[in-house]
Amino acid sequence: MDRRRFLLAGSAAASMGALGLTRTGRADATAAPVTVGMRPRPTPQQLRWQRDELAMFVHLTVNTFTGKEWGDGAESPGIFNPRKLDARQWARTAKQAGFRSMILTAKHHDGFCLWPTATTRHSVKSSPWRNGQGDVVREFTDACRAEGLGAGLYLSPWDRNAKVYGSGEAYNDYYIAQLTELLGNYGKIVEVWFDGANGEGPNGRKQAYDWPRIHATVRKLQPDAVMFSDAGPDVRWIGDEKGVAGETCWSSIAPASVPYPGYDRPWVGDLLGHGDPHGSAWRPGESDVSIRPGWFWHPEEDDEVRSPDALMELYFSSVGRNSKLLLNVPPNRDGLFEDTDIASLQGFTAKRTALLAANLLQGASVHASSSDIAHPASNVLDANPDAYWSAARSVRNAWLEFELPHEVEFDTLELGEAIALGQGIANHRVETWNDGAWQPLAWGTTIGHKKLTRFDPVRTSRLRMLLEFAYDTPRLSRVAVYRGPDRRYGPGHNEK
Ligand code: FUL
Repeated sequence: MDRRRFLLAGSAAASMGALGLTRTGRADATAAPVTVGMRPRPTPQQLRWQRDELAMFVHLTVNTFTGKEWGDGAESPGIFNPRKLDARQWARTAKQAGFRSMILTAKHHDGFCLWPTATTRHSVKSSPWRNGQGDVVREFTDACRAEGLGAGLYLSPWDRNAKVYGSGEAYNDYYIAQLTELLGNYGKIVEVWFDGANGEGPNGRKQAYDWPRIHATVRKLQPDAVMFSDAGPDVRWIGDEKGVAGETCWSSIAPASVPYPGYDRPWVGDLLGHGDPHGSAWRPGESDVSIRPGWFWHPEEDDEVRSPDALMELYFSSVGRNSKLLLNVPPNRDGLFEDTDIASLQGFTAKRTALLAANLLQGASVHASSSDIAHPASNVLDANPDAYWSAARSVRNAWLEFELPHEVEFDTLELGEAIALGQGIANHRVETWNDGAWQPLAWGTTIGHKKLTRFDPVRTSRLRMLLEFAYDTPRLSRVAVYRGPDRRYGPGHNEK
């Protein structure tokens, strides 16, 4: 369900983007560095972000109590009372399910602040929860740290409560003051989430956000945090809210193609889903989706929680396509995750870990068309993502062959590119040796951090992979095959 709206229309915005300028006309000096003459590579922060693979979104605000998805800003803080709120329960659930970070909606579009901000009375301070003494952001960040998870925050730019919204600089000052509280008072924050949804303020006025100032504030206060929006600068929206990345998915993109957050155009979803092999910015895609139909908890959706099989599907269509899965699990009116949601997450984790438990290629001898002496082909069987095989420099196609002492049966293939050095492989083909000839098994395009492909079970002792075209020297950090304990989680679609 994509509820994003148009903020700016017309050619003025488009030409500003083409010039690399933002809406305020200032160049954004804080965007991730663009490398000239070299293919883009991730920063250490972007690499860490992607290797985490799974993050959990937590949507909580007055909507949890009104049943709405978008509050209008007129809600009384008096309705906010998640009496049994236990952020440790959220963090424990996430940790046990293999998630590495969580992102909380510190303020959604309704403008209600989950922390006792000095910027407005429209916050937990005016609510009956913990007698107005509570701070959800504090409990959330403490809980993340106690469980060893990264803490991230969502601060909606669109604010339907703030009187100054739509006024230009006054709202920018208000927003920066909120950001400064959140990024200055709660320890290390790993991700800051800028939602693209935008609407008019009082009197139909729209807000011109000062993105350069917003980005600079994040860089100054949390230099290690990544910033999300449809326009990055560090990680990009995948273009839908279904958890589905493009089957072809590049982590690079041309920055001018989505010049500012909220740049909603009919073609943008596709562009964000696929990325661009010629793009100059490394800006990998994040797939945000909810475990329930809505982002907030609604009692009538208790029996519409995604099943473990459905969550496996999401894993394949996001993490398995070089994206990161940001799965939303909304607390109920008590401030707790529901048992149904927890059970689904546990089932998902059991299925995922059972499937990926053993690489059946372990023990194979590996041969390559060419290798860099420091990066031998056997490195692809090593689970360490920093150990990789590299073809000889300057080649743009290559093959790898695996020979096992015995036959194995498998139905899932995992590939990983050595993305610390960028992403370059544009297509790959996999074949097995059966009945005295090489038989086609799977064909695909990009690989990136992780590419998962499913097919009907196949038995063989020899497998080869043809990397038919790459924009850079082909480098792989991982090749694995698995046999799923059951096939119930997927349609078993074949990408041949
Ligand atoms: C959207 C918002 O409008 C939804 O309410 C939700 O927060 C989702 C993650 O982003 O743009």
